[in-house]
Amino acid sequence: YNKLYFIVLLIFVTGAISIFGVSSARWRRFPSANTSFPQIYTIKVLNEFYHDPKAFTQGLLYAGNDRLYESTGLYGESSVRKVDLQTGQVEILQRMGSSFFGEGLTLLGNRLFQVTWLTKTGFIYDGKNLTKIGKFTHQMDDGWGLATDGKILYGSDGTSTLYRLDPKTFKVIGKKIVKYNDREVRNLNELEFINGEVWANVWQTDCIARISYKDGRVHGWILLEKLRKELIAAGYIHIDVLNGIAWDSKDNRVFVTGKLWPRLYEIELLPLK
Ligand code: DDQ
Ligand code: CA
Repeated sequence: YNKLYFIVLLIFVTGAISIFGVSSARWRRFPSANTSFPQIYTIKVLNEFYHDPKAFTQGLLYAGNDRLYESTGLYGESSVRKVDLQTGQVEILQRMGSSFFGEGLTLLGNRLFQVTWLTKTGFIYDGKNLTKIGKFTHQMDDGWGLATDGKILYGSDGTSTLYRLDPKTFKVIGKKIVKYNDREVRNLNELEFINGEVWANVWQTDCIARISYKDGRVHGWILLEKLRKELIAAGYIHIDVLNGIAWDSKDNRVFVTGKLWPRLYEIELLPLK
């Protein structure tokens, strides 16, 4: 009988261990083949450049030839500008007056498209001299970020929705709810289209989301808190949030800055594993 008891006990104990093992694995959400976890990246700063500390950056893009285009906000301070990357000096400044608050900016063909905060009004500028050549109305809830894949516009409005817009009619031709592991990611702000992905600043965070438009999923997070923290430690205590992503597709360079930041950075991503 002792032998039989021992075998029954052994079966019971191994069964309990395996049941507990499976359920605890589920409970802790251990990675499994059908769960995709986003890649997390920290950054390395490759180059630092001067950035106008009065520029409340709301839109940023690379124009080629070491030049950036930038849209700035705040009433009375809003502008569109062409900036020399190496010196940070503003080469062309187009002021917007005090009734509009500049937001997202993108270049399609040789025209710049810009949206504005709390109005559905957008403006079109000549990319050469920044003269205003048009005006449009869009159908997003608000105007926050703009980007382009070279064919159509991508827009954000501070919600979790990423829009595709027709650059001729400004009608919404598609939209996706952006999600990270099935949770909506709200406050999508400044945008950049990079190698088929949409990169987005998430307002009031030090993070950039790498979004795949086809399913709206965030498949990567870039953590940049050290940039803002180092500026504050260096005495720049009045800076606002990280905002502004620009992409040099020719030389594969990524630039980031923030609202009222005295620096603009060229960064490299370091995958955390
Ligand atoms: N947005 O960038 C999140 C779209 C808008 C930011 C608006 C910040 C308002 C600041 C107002 C300061 C007034 C002195
Ligand atoms: Ca951008």
